[in-house]
Amino acid sequence: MTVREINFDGLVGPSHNYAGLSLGNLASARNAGAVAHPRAAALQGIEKMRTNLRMGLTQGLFLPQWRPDGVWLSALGTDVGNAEAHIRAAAMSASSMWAANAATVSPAADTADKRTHLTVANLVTMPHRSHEWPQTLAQLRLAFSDQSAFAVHGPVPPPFGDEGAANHMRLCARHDEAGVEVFVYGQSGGPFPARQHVEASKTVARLHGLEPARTLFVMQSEKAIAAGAFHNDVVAVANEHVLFTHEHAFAEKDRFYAELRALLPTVEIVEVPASAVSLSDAIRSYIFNAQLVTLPDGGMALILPTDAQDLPDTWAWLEAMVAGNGPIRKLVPVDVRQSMANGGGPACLRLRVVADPSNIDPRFLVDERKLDGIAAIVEAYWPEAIAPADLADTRLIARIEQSWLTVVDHLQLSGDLIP
Ligand code: SUG
Repeated sequence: MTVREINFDGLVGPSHNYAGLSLGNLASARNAGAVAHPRAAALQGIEKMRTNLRMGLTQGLFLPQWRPDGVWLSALGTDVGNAEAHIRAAAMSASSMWAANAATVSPAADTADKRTHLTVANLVTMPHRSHEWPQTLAQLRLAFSDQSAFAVHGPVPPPFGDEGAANHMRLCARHDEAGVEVFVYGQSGGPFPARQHVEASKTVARLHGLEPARTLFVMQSEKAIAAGAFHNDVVAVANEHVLFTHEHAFAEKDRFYAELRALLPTVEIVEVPASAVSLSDAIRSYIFNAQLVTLPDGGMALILPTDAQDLPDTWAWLEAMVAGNGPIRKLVPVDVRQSMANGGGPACLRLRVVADPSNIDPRFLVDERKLDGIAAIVEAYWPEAIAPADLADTRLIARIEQSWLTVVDHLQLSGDLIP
């Protein structure tokens, strides 16, 4: 096997719901209180993974987390029956599905010890996400247990907020060659919190042993955060030598572009002007929250949400772009509307790891057959619908727990993951 990019998608958990927990994430606020459909959500995610496999890409999977998170509730001196509604909702959240926030990954080609380094994200800014990291870390330590190939780090200490790969881009000539790692952080965004702190980004870069001369720290524009770009991956995405970005993603874009061009002269920056797609349409359509991938035959494809087709002008701009002579040759729309309604597009749902698949625990890699088995469990166990008011229902909680146990057992991970 050879080193390649592997996308690990978070399987949407059986407790998926719309509790409106994420300040600054406009979709989460807009859909607060709506009825969610966990079964449909998980099946949409599985279909996205199948789309990737059919394009010849290598696909991995992270499991949902045990919910309600009794360990967290008990540390707060309560339990699911007695917790206040917002604490209960936080303990029940399926937000670990957004695997781009699981960790930051630096491939072996960039690191001092030539191992692939992963730092689990602490996600301290949002209460419902702040308790994800222990179970995420447990999965990372299993999937990447080969210490000759991987180093898995614990979370950056609070109060420095770290949201993982959603604020990290890597540009390189080819995935297996040394790259330029770009850490994007926020300072303020009007009424909304900046979720990635520069102190956390610098810590991750040091822990990963990155070469300082090939590591950039770039500030998000305040405008972008205020418009709803709670993570950089809502307004920019990179793959190999291509950066696809909105004009207003970064605070000092000219300086950033110049530094990038100096470090990687072959870089191609595809900038979408605000005159063609406003920041607000970029955030509604999530065209940047796309998986920009190199296909086995060499061209690049943009796997983006079908929601982008709802904005005719934006979609027309994209079609014109791929018809032109640029590096992005193909648009692949995928239906992830259940996740989108909580502000999670195709790119949020996956963590990219550049590595040799033969060094990874095979229980975390999938093919179509394995996905058939998982889809059958989702069909049989995942709740069909959840309204936020249902979260206290003991029968629903029992069903969520049973769903989780069944899929974990099916993937032969019960011995390792059951708390
Ligand atoms: O952290 N939504 C997630 C969406 C994460 C998207 N990830 C990336 N951009 N990479 C968040 O804001 C909503 C949960 C709720 O409201 O129930 C939520 O957590």
